[in-house]
Amino acid sequence: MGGDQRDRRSEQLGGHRFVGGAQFTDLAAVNFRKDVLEGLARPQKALPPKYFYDAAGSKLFERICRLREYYPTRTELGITKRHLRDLARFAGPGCALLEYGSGESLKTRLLVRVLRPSVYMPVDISTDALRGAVKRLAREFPKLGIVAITADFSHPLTVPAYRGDARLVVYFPGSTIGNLRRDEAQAFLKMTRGQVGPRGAMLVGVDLKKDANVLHAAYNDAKGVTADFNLNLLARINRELGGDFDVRRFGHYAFYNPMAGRIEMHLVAREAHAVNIGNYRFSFHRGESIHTENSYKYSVQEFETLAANAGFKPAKLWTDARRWFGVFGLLAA
Ligand code: AVI
Repeated sequence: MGGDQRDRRSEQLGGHRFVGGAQFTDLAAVNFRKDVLEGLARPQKALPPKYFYDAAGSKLFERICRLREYYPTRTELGITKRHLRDLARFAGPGCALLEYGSGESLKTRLLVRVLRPSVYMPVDISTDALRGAVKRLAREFPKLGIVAITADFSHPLTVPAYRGDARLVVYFPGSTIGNLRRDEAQAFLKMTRGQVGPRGAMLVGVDLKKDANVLHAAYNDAKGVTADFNLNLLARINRELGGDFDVRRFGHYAFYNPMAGRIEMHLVAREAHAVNIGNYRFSFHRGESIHTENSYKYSVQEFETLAANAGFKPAKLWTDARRWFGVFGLLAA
């Protein structure tokens, strides 16, 4: 593609489109472009993990959840099934349930079935993911009031006033909190505490610290699905921002960093080369990495301290026999 042609194409990509003399701006796409360009300009190149989940990435993530090595989904589901009545009792029947995540999971449907919330509010960055989840839930629970909210949960959210005086309970399963840095997780818990008010509560799924070899295997599966999930981020930049990443020139690299208590995922350049995104050019030397994800693992005490510092009382913990995963029940303190 010639330089000129590429420039015109990049005007249409990355969030701005000109149709019939008017400019159409898609803010989500604008933010994606901004975050990618900023992240790749840093000394340690980095891309935010929230951008893994386009249609292709969401499908790959569903496959990850079914992998033999990836224990968190299965373990959390087991805990939820075993303690369903107790979880529902903790949340309180008739509460307003706000879920961070699209709510497409089996766990959510099980909980909604037993809990019967007065209103269910799924929050997700992807309208498509929400649409799919809501369709399914509405079919299964025709009387359930559903208020779906497209939003990025890393920014403060004003909860719509649909809940009357029902107690607000925030449900945050899947250990997604582990993908936030500790200071971000702390801020997120504080924000949630503010949202739920003095009568509110939170149910949050957290992946716990364990043998590093178990963790290593979970993020380095034999079929290479996690590698494809990681590499899809580069393919997405090509598709949506007109990048020219040659995905074959990068390798998936994931390891447990015990000092930081987290899995780190990177994409490592196999050789020195340069990549163009619109008019921007990024050079890679051989072995240079793009840091794409952290997945923090907590001890029970570490997470309870984090919750307490955010103004929650850690009231309940449901876990599995191996204590690999925890569902924490937090009450407004
Ligand atoms: C969504 N999140 C909790 C997953 C995790 O385990 O951190 C994302 C993931 N990354 C690689 N495998 C799964």
